[in-house]
Order: sequence, then C-alpha cells, then structure tokens
Amino acid sequence: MGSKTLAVIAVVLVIVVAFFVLDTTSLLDPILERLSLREPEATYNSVLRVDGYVDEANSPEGFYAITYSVSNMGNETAQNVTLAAVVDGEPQATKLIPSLSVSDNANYSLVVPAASGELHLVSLQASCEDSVDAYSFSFGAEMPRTFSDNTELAKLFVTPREPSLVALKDEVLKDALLKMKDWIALRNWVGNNIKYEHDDAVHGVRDYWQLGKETVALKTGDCEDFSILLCSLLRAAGYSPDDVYVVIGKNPNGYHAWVKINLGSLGWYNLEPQENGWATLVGDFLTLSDYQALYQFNDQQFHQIS
Ligand SMILES: [Ca+2]
Repeated sequence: MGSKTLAVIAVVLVIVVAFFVLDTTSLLDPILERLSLREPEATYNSVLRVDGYVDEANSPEGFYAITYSVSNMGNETAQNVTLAAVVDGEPQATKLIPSLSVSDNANYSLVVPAASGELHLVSLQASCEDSVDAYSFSFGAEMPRTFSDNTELAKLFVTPREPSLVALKDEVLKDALLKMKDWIALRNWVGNNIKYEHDDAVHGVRDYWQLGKETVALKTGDCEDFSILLCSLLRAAGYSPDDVYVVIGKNPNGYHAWVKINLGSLGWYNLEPQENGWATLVGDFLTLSDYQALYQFNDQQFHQIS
C-alpha cells in the first residue's frame, strides 16, 4: 500500500473518530447559520417542565417536605397552567397559574405525614394549552442496598434531580469551543475520579449499592456504583429515560453492571463506566463483549431482558 493511500486512510480515520468523540454541533451550527443552510426557528410555544424532590433536611419528624415546581422552558408565555401533585394516589392542592413567562418558574411545597421505611409515590403533572409534562418519584423506602427486582426500589438508585449531581454535571460540561460529546466528558469524569473498591472493604458487606451522591463523596465504588452514578449524570444531562440505562448482566465468571446509551444514528452503545473516555470505541467492546444483559433500569423504567 502506497504512502498516499495510508495518509488518506489515516485522515478518514481521524475524521470518523472526531465525529464520534467531539461535539461538532458547536462548530458546525454557526457555519450553517451563516450560510443560511439552517432555517431560523419560527415557532413559538410554551414548554412546561415539572420537577420535584423530597427535602429531607427540612422534613419534621414523621413528615416529609416535598418541594415541587413548574418551569416554562419554551419561547412563549404559558397561560392558565394547572399543576397537580398526587401523593400515594391522593390528590393534594392543585395550583392554577394564570401566566408563566419564558424561563420563569413557580415553586411550591407541601408537607405530608408518612411513616419512614415505607415506599411512597409522588406524581406531578402540569398542563396548559401548548404543553403537558409529568414527573414522578418515590421516597421514604428503606433502600435494600442490593439488587432488588422490586422495580420501584431499583429506580430509586438513579437520581438525575439530586442537586449535587446536577451541579457536578454542569461543572463537567462547562462550555468549551472544541468540547467532547457530553456523554464522553461525563464518563471521563467518572472513570478518572472514582476509584474501584470492593464493597466489603468499604461497607463490610459483600454487596452495597451506593447512591450517586455517596459515590461522589466517597470517591470509591464497585461496578454498580460506577454505573448508577454515570447513568444519573447522563439523565441529568438530558438523556431521555428511553436512551440510557444501568445494565445488570453476567458472564461465566459472575455478575457485572455497566451503562448502555442510545447514540441516535450510531445506535446503542455499551460503555464500561470504570474506564475513562479513552476506552470509547475499542476498550468498551473488549471489556463488555462476553456479558449477557439480564436487567436494565433508570429512574423511570425497569426492564427484565432475559
Ligand atoms: Ca457497591
């Protein structure tokens, strides 16, 4: 093979890898706009987004304080917004917001009596003429700290709205001109900053599932702790619950956990969260190819695969 052919192959490889690894939208968008190849957005809509969490620090004994809000993420004022909160099937006060400006939010809180150690479910729904959004989360359960095929309990481990993880995601994804794709930047942080430790060395038990905030605080974890943290960060970064999961699987040597992500036109991709961004493309495949997936879950979904 001539040196010119090799050079062409090398250039093509670099372009393919750059497309996969780098966030090219920040580079291409201004060029496309200047060339008028991209139509300017001409639609005006309000887009509601509901959010909520349990504020344990401000919950009196025997009660839980729930903070919830609705925001307008669209480009048009939302009129006559209805915001409903339902706890364990019981409707709480429904709020009527006559007008919610662009980028504005309305915040509320309620206090519900609830025995600790029991699973409670909060459902929030907001609607106006243009938009509907719903979000649900559970709280109060004594978490098993190990794999549970109780679907609600497994979901509790993935925490995309946990404030410390949202702040960490923002810090990792701070603007840069030639930045990595967000999922690679986040895996890079997890792979570089969390050290592998067996659960019995840290917790004195064979298996102990950590919440993402605990893994960040400890800076250590094992396979499911890495996966729960990375899945939470990817959900916090905006990946849909249809597009990113913690996967529990096995090979002849035992069980393992990793993260599976839908990269759109590139399809589904299994990634090993204990590795940093350098494992992307080849390393992930070498590490994970002999595992069979058994379950996958995130904060909203739980599926048994085989
Ligand atoms: Ca663990």
